[in-house]
Amino acid sequence: MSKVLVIGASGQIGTELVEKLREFHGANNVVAADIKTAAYEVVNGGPFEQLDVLDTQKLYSIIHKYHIDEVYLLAAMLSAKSEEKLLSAWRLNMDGLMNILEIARGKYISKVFWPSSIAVFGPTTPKENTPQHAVTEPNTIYGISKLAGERWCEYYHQKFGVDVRSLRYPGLIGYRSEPGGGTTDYAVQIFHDAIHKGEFECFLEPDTVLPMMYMPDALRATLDIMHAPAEKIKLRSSYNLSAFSFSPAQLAREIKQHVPEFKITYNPDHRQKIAESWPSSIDSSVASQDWGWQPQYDLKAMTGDMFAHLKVGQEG
Ligand code: AKB
Repeated sequence: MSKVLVIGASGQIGTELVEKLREFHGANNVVAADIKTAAYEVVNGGPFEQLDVLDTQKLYSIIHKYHIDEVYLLAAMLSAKSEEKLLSAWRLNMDGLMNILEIARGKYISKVFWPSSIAVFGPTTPKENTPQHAVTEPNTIYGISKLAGERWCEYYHQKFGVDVRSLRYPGLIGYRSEPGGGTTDYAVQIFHDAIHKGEFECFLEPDTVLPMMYMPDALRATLDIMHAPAEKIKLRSSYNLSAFSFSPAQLAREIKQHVPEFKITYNPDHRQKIAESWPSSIDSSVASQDWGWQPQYDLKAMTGDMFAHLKVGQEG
């Protein structure tokens, strides 16, 4: 059984991925790590280490201590926050990846998962059904770091045979933990505000359509690509991944089905420009062909499931 290290285990994806990986590999075979503490289940459901991914020595010592062979590197600064902290974003997003790729090149670990994003695309990319191979001229520092990361991943695979696998996540929506510092974050916060306040002020304009995905689909995609036979992973940069797209106004209409008195107002800020630079829908047919990607949730199913879980949480 593989020994796995998840770096960034307290984040939006990490919190849920650790649990899924522990079900699959066994609790003691999945080490959760983060610079800060994580959810109770993550810290207490198996080994947990405090780790800054830029601390190379500690990284090596954890990999050695637990005989790690697979790393999921989720620690990153997202799009909106990266625009405020250019150099720290670049350092975390790039040096963190380079540390892991170097460890894999040295054969201390055998497999790496690293998330890319729809942010690799920019204003010159075709907006609708953006193909796998499209113009990538991002104008955010987050997008630039993800694009550079994709090139490094492919380079390390081609030159050194590193088994690195990656997905270009769209905006992710889940009920277990909140994202931080992203442009698609509104699509999570809106649910919490709908339940607790009956209203939400959106930082994007009503008709800004972005590609989105419900967390169970994102987790399944991550495990599927990591568990697929190596010969099926033909792209070692990163795969387009998609489920559905919506605008704040469309999401608000769907939320009203569950909270009829719900009100949304709009007060667009600097994140509007970031959102406008991204595609509104993504073609993930290459992922479907290569390793069988198929989403299960659409907007309606996702909204229903979010409310089912958040309302139970509120009662409990
Ligand atoms: C963000 O909004 O920054 C992220 C992303 C699309 O990668 N959710």
